[in-house]
Amino acid sequence: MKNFYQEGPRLSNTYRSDSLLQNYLKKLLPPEAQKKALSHLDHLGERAVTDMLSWAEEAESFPPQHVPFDPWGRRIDDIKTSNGWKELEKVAAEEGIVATAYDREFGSFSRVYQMALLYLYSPSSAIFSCPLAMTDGAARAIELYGPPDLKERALPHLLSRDPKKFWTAGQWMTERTGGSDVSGTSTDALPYSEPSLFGATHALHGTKWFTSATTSQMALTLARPEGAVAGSRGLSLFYLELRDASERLNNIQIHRLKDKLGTKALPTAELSLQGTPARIIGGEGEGVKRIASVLNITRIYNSICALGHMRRALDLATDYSYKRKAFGKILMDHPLHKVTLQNLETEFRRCFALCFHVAHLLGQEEVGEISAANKVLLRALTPVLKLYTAKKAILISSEVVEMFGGAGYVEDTGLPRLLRDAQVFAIWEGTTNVLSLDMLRAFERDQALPILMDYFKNCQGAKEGHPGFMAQWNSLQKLLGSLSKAAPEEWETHARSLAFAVADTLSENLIASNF
Ligand code: UCC
Ligand code: FAD
Repeated sequence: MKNFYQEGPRLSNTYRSDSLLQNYLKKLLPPEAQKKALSHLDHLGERAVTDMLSWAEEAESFPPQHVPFDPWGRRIDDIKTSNGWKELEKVAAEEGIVATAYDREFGSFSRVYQMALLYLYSPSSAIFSCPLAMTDGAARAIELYGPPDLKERALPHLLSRDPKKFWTAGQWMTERTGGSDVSGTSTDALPYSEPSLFGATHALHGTKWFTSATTSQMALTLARPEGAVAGSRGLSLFYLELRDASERLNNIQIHRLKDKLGTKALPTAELSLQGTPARIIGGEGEGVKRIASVLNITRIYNSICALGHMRRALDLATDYSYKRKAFGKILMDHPLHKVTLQNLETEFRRCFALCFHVAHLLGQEEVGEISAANKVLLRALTPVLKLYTAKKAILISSEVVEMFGGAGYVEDTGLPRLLRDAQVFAIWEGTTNVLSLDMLRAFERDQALPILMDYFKNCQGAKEGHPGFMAQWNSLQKLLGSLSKAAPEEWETHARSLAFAVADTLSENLIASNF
């Protein structure tokens, strides 16, 4: 076959091709929510494979650039982003990717509807979903802890559907001393009494080592007010706006953009705050506790985006498996190839069940319709969900790249990006080990373990003796039994295995009960 050219994989409307999503939403959402949400998702599923996809390609091909000086030597620290990146921001505003959750038009189901939008948006967004995650997290923190005038100032922008009005937010926690452990944060907050558009109370001085979406209009960050104690208990949460009324940076100097393994379209900078006006949110010393409400939202975003990423990888691999021939038949007709793909679909299904279960709990919490037990479960399951889906996204991306053979390793197919971008899901917003320890923190401080055990004892999988559930439940109980009298260090050593066992047990129950 001298003139043979392989046909590449093709995507079609990602809502219509996703029967799992459709069936889940049709089962869960009340009729009035279905009426609005399903047609909206259908529309976004079409955009995800048409205009969005071409903008994402453009954004990936023209990564952001830092321009430190103007032609005459003035420091400007401009970050130039591509037209594609800007268009993807517009789509996010127009489609209400953040706003839908805060309309609360359908009570707790608004969060589910919004997460379904995010799930379709993210894989065609060149990771614009990252700034959106931080925007949503900031909106929630401001909603919960912001003074009324700050809410009035920021929320209409963060929740806007008008691209001209829409703001994104950054979340600046990591310093050179540490991202997991922020106790060494050396950004100082000194008293500030100049007039400011947003009621600045402090001026910040310090260096932030990773700041994604540096083109955002506002950020939430951690700093240490004068005289505060050392360690993380001395940190407070601050709101700042990056630019003043004439669009000049507010005493912020951008050092450089990071040269990263993936997330190439996303600007991630190192910067210093050189007397940047900022407003304290919450009380002094409450910084970590307050920023945790941002983290809990961004961690669920990370999970949904990881899920969307897995779906995209599997869609590409499935389509290709019907096109590529080897040894006289299409790949899908080879039993070993087929079962490999089926096993990945099973992993995906588990992640899907977990993601939307937790998203619905979040929705219930936000509208005040959550039981005390479920509130604790939401707290403990959020880190578990994040770490589990991140690892599965890496696994699935790696397998899918392999399913394309050599083509999977060649840049202009776009496939290597799947693997590069997947790796970040397990690093930012808390690494796997740090999140496993966060689960232990919730077990201990919020008494989540007995509540979780109670849930498993009484769940449908247990009542029906569902074999998949019983196998996971038995091994979780065995692990817990071996730890019953163990010292804290022993719990730490096994925290990761425990987190995976919890996720496997819960997902088996959700699948047994058809979610
Ligand atoms: O990476 C970042 C942005 C990336 C871009 C966004 C992408 C989003 C997805 C898009 C996908 C395409 S921003 C940086 C993220 N950084 C982290 O995730 C930090 C990881 N480290 C931790 O999670 C640590 O556990 C810390 C820093 C949160 C806490 O460590 P500490 O200093 O040891 O703090 P404590 O003492 O354990 O906790 C202080 C208080 C406690 O409450 P009280 O005082 O009542 O005892 C904790 O129970 O904070 C509470 N707390 C929490 N509460 C700590 N974590 C939580 C939590 N998750 N939820 C509720
Ligand atoms: P470390 O904290 O030094 O961790 C190194 C290793 O030690 C990890 O494997 C970790 O699991 C392990 N470890 C640490 N503590 C423990 C423990 N107690 N037990 C067991 N193991 C442990 N940060 C922001 O604040 N804002 C941003 O916008 C932002 N954007 C980012 C964008 C990208 C593309 C990336 C890659 C990172 C970004 N980050 C951002 C930083 C990110 O949140 C941190 O890199 C992450 O939290 C880890 O912190 P670290 O890099 O200091 O690693």
